[in-house]
Amino acid sequence: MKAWLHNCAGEIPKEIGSAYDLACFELNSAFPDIQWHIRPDPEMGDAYRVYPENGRWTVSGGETGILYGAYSMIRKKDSGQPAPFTEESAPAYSLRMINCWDNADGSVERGYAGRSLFFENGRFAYDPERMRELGRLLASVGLNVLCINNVNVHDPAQQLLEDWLPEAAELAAVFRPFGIRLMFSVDYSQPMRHGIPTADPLDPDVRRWWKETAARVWKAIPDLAGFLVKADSEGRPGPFTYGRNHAEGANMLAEAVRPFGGVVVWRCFVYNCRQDWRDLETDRPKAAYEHYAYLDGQFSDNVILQIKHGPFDFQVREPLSPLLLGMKKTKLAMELQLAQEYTGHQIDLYTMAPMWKEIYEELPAGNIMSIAAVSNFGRDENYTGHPLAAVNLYTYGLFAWNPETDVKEAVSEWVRLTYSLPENDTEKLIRILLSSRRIYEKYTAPLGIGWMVTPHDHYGPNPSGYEYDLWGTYHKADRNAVGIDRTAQGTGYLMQYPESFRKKYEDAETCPDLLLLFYHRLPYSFRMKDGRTLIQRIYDDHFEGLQETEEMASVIRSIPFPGPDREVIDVRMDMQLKNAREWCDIINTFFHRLSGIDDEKGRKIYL
Ligand code: GCV
Repeated sequence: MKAWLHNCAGEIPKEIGSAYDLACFELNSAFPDIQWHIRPDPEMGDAYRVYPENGRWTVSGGETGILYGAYSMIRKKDSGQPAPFTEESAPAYSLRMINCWDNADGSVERGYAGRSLFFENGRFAYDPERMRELGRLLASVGLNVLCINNVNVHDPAQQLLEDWLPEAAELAAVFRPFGIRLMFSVDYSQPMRHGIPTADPLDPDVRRWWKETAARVWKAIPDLAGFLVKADSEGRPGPFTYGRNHAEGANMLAEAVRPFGGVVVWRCFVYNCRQDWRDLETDRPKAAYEHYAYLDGQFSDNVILQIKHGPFDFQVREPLSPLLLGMKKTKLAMELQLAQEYTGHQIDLYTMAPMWKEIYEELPAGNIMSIAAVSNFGRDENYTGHPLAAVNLYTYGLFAWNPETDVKEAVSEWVRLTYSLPENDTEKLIRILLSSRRIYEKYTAPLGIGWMVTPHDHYGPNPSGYEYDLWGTYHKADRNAVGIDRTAQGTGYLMQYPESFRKKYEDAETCPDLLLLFYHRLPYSFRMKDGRTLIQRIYDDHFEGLQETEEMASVIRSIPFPGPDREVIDVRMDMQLKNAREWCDIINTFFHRLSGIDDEKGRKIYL
């Protein structure tokens, strides 16, 4: 067994066909000395209760609830906590989703852990044993929906709704005992592959086609969770082509899937990706709110709008998307990204839980009803490319279950389950993982400005790589100043937020440092709260980020990781060191060449 479940019993017998049987198997294997009393209560769904009763340990819950209760106890036992124990728990969100950006040809968009686990050469190609292992990993942290194909639906992935349905149904059956339901990304223009000249959501033939298709799909997979849609985004087809808005577009699909209990998860990642850099009016972070907020209340109740946590695109630091605060009458899901697209490609260490904690601190309870994350796993032996990147998959499950999860406890639980290290090494590793995001943030783009990455690939520095490009991600650094004014006096982005948010960020003197250049355009001589100038803060952060990476590397080398992980971790740590050095030097040189201002501490900047 791989990743964090290596203490669990070996393979799961193929005969196991239900979550109930699986729960019994897991409990009896993990606790051979305990006689369990299992009390199913369908009303409880995913919730569970573990308690002593008449001298016996009882687990009650819905079928999946019992399974989650079993895994909770196993995780606690294997990470050194006393179990069984009394516990009562229910998930915060009903859909706890993983979105795989896997293509039918076997490649994975923004994948850093090998090829697809599901597809190869334009068809399904999976190892059932590995699927069961993956199902077990996901279920063990409470995840329950797996969208197996890329939101950019490339040919022939449309076949999932057509010729591939029987095979898709077989895969759904493999995941069913783990309480995991499949979801498919769909191509909005798919009716046009069938002789219908349009994909207009109000066209009767289009509506009929989707209804018939949904009937066929749910007949094959009755518990399919739903369809995931990227429409009118980055070249994908969508309702805009026909002069329809996104509510009209989504509601048409919602009507088609409604009879089968399906949902339409409709992504809000919509912006102008053909922007002219000379256009000083358009500000990309405003886009999602402008496209969706006015439609609040117009979406069917089986549509869920899936919104990226920040207004840009998974940068190291972004404010909370204003759209997550602005649609009180619509079902919302927040989208996170486990794949380290902008955060080090699963080469650099980057533990995400501290970032999620910050996001949740800004997000009022009850605003979202589901959660999704872009997957970080692939066909690599260790699933996540970098063995330590598995901490993000693990802790995502815990946060999806309970957003109030304690970051340190969650990370520590993962470390203890994954490695049997001496206690002081365990502590060292936990410390490194907890500090890794801040370190990465220090050596990359400064103070919330984002981007500055190598275009398209998104690994390594290129401060002006996107500056004169089409994607709307400009920093406008010149010899005096850097950043974009997004207050009422600038692009007005900040006005999309409620009053309390505006107050927090509108004044550069009081705006939190780490988002300063996201919200404000400031001269290099601007005095930060601690008295340093802006330029000095930029230099300091970069030198510190590099130094802390060097310290991290020496600690990592001293930790006795087991066999295969050792080699992978060392190779990637060396790559991260190189990357951090490159970032530090290029960013410092970039700003020095522009500003002509020396580092007060006289450190080496290449002029
Ligand atoms: C799946 C960014 C990524 C794309 C991704 C897109 C999205 O633009 O670079 O690879 O496409 O986000 O979330 O749809």
